[in-house]
Parts: sequence; structure tokens; C-alpha cells
Amino acid sequence: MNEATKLDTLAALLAQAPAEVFIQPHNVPDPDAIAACAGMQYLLGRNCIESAIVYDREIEKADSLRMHGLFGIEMTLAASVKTIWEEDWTLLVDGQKGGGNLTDLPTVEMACIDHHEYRPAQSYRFEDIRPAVGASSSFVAQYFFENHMDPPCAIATALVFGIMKDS
Ligand SMILES: [Mn+2]
Repeated sequence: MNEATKLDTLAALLAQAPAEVFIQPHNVPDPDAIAACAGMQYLLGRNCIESAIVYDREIEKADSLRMHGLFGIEMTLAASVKTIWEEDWTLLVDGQKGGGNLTDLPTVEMACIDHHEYRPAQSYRFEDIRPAVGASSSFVAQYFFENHMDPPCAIATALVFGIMKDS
């Protein structure tokens, strides 16, 4: 038997969510945050976990905005998602709880994937936080490799762009 991968562990955790699963990047998401969220949404979907990407603070940068159209990435401003409440679970991507640039939504922040400086004692049930890594998109690429899955072309391109912009 193969050992469980990080993605297996995360998917098994999120499968227990009592309500919706959200993926939340840091506020005013940049290309790395957007690509990593899209990649995680795809990977979770392949593990039968439906999720929606929600974010706070309007995106202004042209390259971030173009990613939505170019790569077909759907993201919704958290304030316009009326169903968000405290029974929902969130996977944080490219940001951590308690960081100044991440709005604390009413959901439970169950999991975190990030490459910024480690903020201890946030009590996630799953965390993959490695400040030595250049981009969150690199984690997601690694999850594809570890699970022997090929990313769709749009996701692969978004991840490369995210890694390029953050490195
Ligand atoms: Mn990043």
C-alpha cells in the first residue's frame, strides 16, 4: 500500500465538512494565490470534494483579473456569498490566520497551505506551511506530481505563471 499523500490527508479531512467547503486566498489575491486556489479546487474536485473560492477586497491588478478569463477561474467576493456561516470549513491558501491581509470570515479555518512566514498556534487540522518555498503554486504542483495526476492545461499554465510572479 502506498502511503497517504498530503492531498489524501487533506481530502479525507474536508470530506467530513458539515456544510460548505471554501478556499480562501489572501485579500486582493495575486497570481500565485489565484493559481494555487484554482489548482486546489481542481484537486479537491478530483477527490469528490466540491468547493468554492471566496476572497475579500477587490482585485485591481490587470494580470490577476485576466487570469479569471484566460484560465476560466471562478472566484467570488466573500461579501456577496450569502450562505457563508460558521458551520462552513475553509482551506486557506497563500495566507494564514491572523495575517493582516486575510479577512476572518465566519467559517472555521480548518486547513492552510502557505509559503509565508509561519504563524504558530493557529490550530489548523491540516497545514502545509513552508516558508522556504517560493510560491504557493509550487505546493499545488507538487500535489499533482505526488498523486500522479496531470493538471489540465489551463491549471498548469496558471501555476507556472503564479510561480513565475512570486519567485
Ligand atoms: Mn504567494
